[in-house]
Amino acid sequence: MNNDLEQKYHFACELAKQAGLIAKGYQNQLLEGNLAIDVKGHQDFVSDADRETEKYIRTQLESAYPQDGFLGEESGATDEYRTGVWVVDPIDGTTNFLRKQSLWCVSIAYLVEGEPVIGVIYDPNLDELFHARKGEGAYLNGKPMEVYQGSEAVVGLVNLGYSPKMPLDNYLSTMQRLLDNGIEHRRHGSAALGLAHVAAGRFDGYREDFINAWDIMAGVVILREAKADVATNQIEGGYTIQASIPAITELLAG
Ligand code: 2AM
Ligand code: CA
Repeated sequence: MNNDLEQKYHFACELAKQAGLIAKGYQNQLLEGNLAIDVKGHQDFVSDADRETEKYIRTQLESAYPQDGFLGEESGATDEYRTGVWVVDPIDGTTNFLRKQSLWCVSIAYLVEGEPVIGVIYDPNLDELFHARKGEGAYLNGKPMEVYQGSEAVVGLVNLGYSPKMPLDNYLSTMQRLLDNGIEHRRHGSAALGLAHVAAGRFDGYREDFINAWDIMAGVVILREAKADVATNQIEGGYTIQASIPAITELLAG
């Protein structure tokens, strides 16, 4: 079983990189004005880039690991599986992607009995692969990552996400609490990349009060392995997530 997981980990790393290059190819087409965009809902868009990148990932996984299940943002879930389940966001930060910006990524997680054990996040714009396997540490392009373990946040910087599915007041009160304590915030619009960047020490925390499994599962493994504090709660239709260096965990939670 362990060997199997090791093989899946390597497979996921290569797959995320391939998928990232495919998505990047679509963004290049977009820059040339050749990509159709569909509206899924208010401020929610999808393009062939999302669908085709997910299709590529799904096909590769289904042919390599037919006994595994799959859950993807664009194509939904398989009904039955015998082993674990792959949870995939082909492009996290779709709005950034479609607005010709660079903060987006591919996110691939593997869960066994509901627990994420492999997490891979690839940013093709910077050629950065954030990767972790449970019990084996977290890495950025093969280099170990561990978050600051001290008790003081020297210059605090937190990444926030906002979903219209939660009261605006949740978001505003988090922002206020951070500002009152001298901590700055950003809202970059890709939860997966935001979480990876906490693991890499570029942010001290990430919080979002309504988020989907495919946005966060890879990040959860990476953050846990980077020794960040990670709290997720399953709520109706999704999750909450708070992840941070230990020094600001209480403050971020409120
Ligand atoms: P996406 O880019 O794949 O759509 C930004 O706060 C994060 O929230 C992104 O990871 C984004 O994923 C996700 N997101 C977008 N719309 C959302 C919604 N209506 N509810 C929850 N999360 C959403
Ligand atoms: Ca997403």
